[in-house]
Amino acid sequence: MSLEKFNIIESTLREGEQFVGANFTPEQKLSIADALDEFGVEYLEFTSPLASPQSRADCETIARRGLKAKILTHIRCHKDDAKIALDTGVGGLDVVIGTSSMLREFSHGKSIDEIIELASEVLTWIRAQAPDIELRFSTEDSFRSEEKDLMRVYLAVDKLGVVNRLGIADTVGVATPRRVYELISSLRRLTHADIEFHGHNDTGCAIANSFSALDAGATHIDTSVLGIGERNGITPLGGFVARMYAHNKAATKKKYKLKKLRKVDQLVAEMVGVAVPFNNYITGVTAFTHKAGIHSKAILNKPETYEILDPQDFGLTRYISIAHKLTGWNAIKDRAEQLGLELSDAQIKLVTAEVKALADIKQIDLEDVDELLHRWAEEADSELQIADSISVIANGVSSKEATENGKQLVKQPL
Ligand code: HCA
Ligand code: CU
Repeated sequence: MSLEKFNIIESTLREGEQFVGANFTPEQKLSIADALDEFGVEYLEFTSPLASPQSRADCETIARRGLKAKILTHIRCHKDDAKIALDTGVGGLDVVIGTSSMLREFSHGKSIDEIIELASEVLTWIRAQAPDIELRFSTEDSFRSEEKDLMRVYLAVDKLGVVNRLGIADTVGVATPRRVYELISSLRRLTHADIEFHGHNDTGCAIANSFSALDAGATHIDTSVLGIGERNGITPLGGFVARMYAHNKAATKKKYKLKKLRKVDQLVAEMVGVAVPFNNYITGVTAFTHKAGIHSKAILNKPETYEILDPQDFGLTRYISIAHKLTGWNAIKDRAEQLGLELSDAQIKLVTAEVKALADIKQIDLEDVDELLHRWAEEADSELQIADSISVIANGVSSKEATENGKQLVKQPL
């Protein structure tokens, strides 16, 4: 159910600001917010107005911008923080407090009973001030908290009837999909409010954990562009969208403007001074690159054979790499057609053999392949060329290399 109907809480402008390379100016925040709003995320989470005077001004500006996405800000479980946050005019407050024994001992020093008392007081007060605001209560480091402590806190808060959402946070990236499923299923059974999941990616489970959270009944998932956040960050927007697209392509295409993703990833990468990783979900340079001859042949016949994501849906194109020893003649033939060259299948197979022989002895690129194809196409006397090439391949050396070595093994001009 939640897998078909979920919300993205985009936290590039809160969790993402905690990334070491991020130091967004007010203008940069607006362009990120606009790009994400265009993409279609349902919520934008902003850094607490308590963080700095400019952070407070940024909350006020964005609250007045009239975006489709609902604007949230993230605060500690304090009445003073809540008052300032409400004054900024945002549409919702994300309230958080640590419940793990480590955070209780080394951070705020409160017992579970004290946490319940404080949360009840602060949340009830916020609701009384702002009956229409969207209110979320979350526990930090939920997965290293005692489950009985956690459930006591959530049950008490849910019973107040003042929050829209309960949040579960995998603050240190320790959770696995099964653990997430179990914890969120229990919460789903015991409470009534919506459920949000916030997952860090220290051990590479953030996307899978988010999917599992939805599967278990969560309704809201926190993301950031490229996953930026504390340490190595949280669930990346693009990766999460790729996962949801693979689950339900039509619904995901309808919900978000997928063609805007590339711009969003590039915009944020540039602002925080990193490159989009080569293997990034959807927008990495190799995300739609095919190499092995067997793959290339099938891809050319029917892309779905080796692609779960259709690059066109994201405004991108696939690329078939052909200049290497794993190449196949179908891919070389496709390249010849792209170049408008007329070669028979037999000739293409010989070109392919020559490409492989050449790649065995040196690093080659597309220009080398194109040169070979052009040379073959230009040859009027194809019989002579076939015979010569067979002798070249038998010698394990390409005609080009042979000439470079001064050994005149072939008669054709290069
Ligand atoms: C942090 C806090 C947080 C909060 C998540 C939430 C986390 O460590 O900076 O509000 O649900 O990861 O616990 O980002
Ligand atoms: Cu976090």
